[in-house]
Amino acid sequence: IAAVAVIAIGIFSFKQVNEKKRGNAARRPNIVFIMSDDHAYQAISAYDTRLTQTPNIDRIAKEGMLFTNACVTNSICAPSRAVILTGKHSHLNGKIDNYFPFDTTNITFPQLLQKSGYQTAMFGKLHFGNNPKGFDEFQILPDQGDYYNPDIITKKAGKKKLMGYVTDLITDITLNWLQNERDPEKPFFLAYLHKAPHREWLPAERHYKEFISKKFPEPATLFDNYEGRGRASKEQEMNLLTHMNWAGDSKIFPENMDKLGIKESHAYDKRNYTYTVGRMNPDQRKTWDETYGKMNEEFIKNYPSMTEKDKMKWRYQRYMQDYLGCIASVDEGVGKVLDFLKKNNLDENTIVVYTSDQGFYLGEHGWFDKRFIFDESFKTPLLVKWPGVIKAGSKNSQMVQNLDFAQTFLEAAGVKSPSDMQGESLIPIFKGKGKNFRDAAYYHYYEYPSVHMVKRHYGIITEKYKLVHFYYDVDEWELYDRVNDKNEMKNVYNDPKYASVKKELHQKLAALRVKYKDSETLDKMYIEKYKELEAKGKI
Ligand code: SGN
Ligand code: CA
Repeated sequence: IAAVAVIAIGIFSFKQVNEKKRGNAARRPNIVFIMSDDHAYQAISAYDTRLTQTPNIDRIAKEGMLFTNACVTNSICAPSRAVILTGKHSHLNGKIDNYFPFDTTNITFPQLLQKSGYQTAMFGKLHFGNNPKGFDEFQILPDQGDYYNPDIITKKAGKKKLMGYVTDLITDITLNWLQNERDPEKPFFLAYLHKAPHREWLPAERHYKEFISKKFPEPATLFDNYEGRGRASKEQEMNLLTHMNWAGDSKIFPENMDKLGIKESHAYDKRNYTYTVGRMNPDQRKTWDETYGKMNEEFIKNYPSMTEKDKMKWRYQRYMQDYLGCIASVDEGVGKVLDFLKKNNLDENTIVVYTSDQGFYLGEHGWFDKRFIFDESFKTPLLVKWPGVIKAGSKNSQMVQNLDFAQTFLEAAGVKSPSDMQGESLIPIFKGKGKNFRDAAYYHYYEYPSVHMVKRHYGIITEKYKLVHFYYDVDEWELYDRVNDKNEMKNVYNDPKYASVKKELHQKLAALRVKYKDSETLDKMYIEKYKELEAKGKI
């Protein structure tokens, strides 16, 4: 009898421990991390209603918090993703630009979540050139990925070709995992990562048909002439008129370019380039050719009488039609995922984040692309909901960074962060208690000389000012007054009125470089390493 009793107690307490574990697991929040590629906050209606409507993305802010000063540490794709996953600045995680390989000996937060009992999955664009670690399941696009009929690398079955439109496909894969592969016993971390709205901006059929006839308001700085600013702003190659491709970007058919005598070095076969319309099947291509064919006809009629100014205006409209058309599918996909969570009673205990790998220029300063420390690419959208923790409809203006995600998610999951992570948990902010958050952000961009020719630079950003050092083939400092010059058109570095501000910021920047363990020695080392890659033909 005694033996039976002992066994019974044993079973009872074993069961209790197990239930307790499960109880804890059930209480730990799920995390749905949604990130798009190059999604400007100007193109999310929760931030700005002038360009487009994104009702589904906006739901996250309505039910949670809108961050109005979220920013990145290095405004470019793969480096931003590396900062997010490691919680370390680029100079420490080693992924300084799109060329350097991601060092997989870095510890990433999904690895730690997985170890602590989370089920982890990643779907969409990663852009590391190697597979993600710490994921029970992944399906990722190779490199940049294609808009139409893309290849996908799966954890289980290697590479395969999918048929359809990339944003819809990534959404379907994500919903399928939530529905059929999720382990209901475990909390989960899900990374749902869109390729859209990355260049060359190919919308889904339903959206290009809708957006091709729309007109959009121009930004105030579309015709910026960079007066008073340094060589970096003047020598970039991000201008809508002079650096966009007529064929690939604006979708002028090569035969029409010939007719009009439009020449450009690298655009001709762009229309059939792997990640443009060259991947479409005949049906997809037929509707595309018909819709864009009409636009081409109009263009042929108007082009001979267009001034340079007209051409700039035209290119801006063309750019916005396709860029915002891409975002329409992203918004629909986000809506489907949010609906799934709600329908399946998963929304109460789930943190949902919407962000981008960085901001993007939508014609401001005459530009497209990103890279610069200036606001449109330094800032990034961030909307977070977490029922019961974040008050619905709240707004926060602190300078939170993509550097902070790792520690935030680890804290939410009750996992201790490694001491060498460099961000701050956002949980106090979520709870409305983050008053004394970071007062200055550090930024460092490296990818030069390269596409778009944005010079290497680092800087400090405070609520009121921005001090920047451009280096490598220049040695120039710029200072901006963020309060009185919101569009960052006036470099006041040599204005005597700012002498004391300048001095203080120089000191603060030097202190930040020490705090984050960045240095001139590292700057030089990365230049040497870059040259080695260049010599090997890898750049
Ligand atoms: C491609 C694009 C660039 C873009 C980089 C990096 N040109 O080279 O415009 O800046 O990718 O983008 S394209 O004509 O080939 O599309 S990132 O998002 O991966 O950093
Ligand atoms: Ca990007």
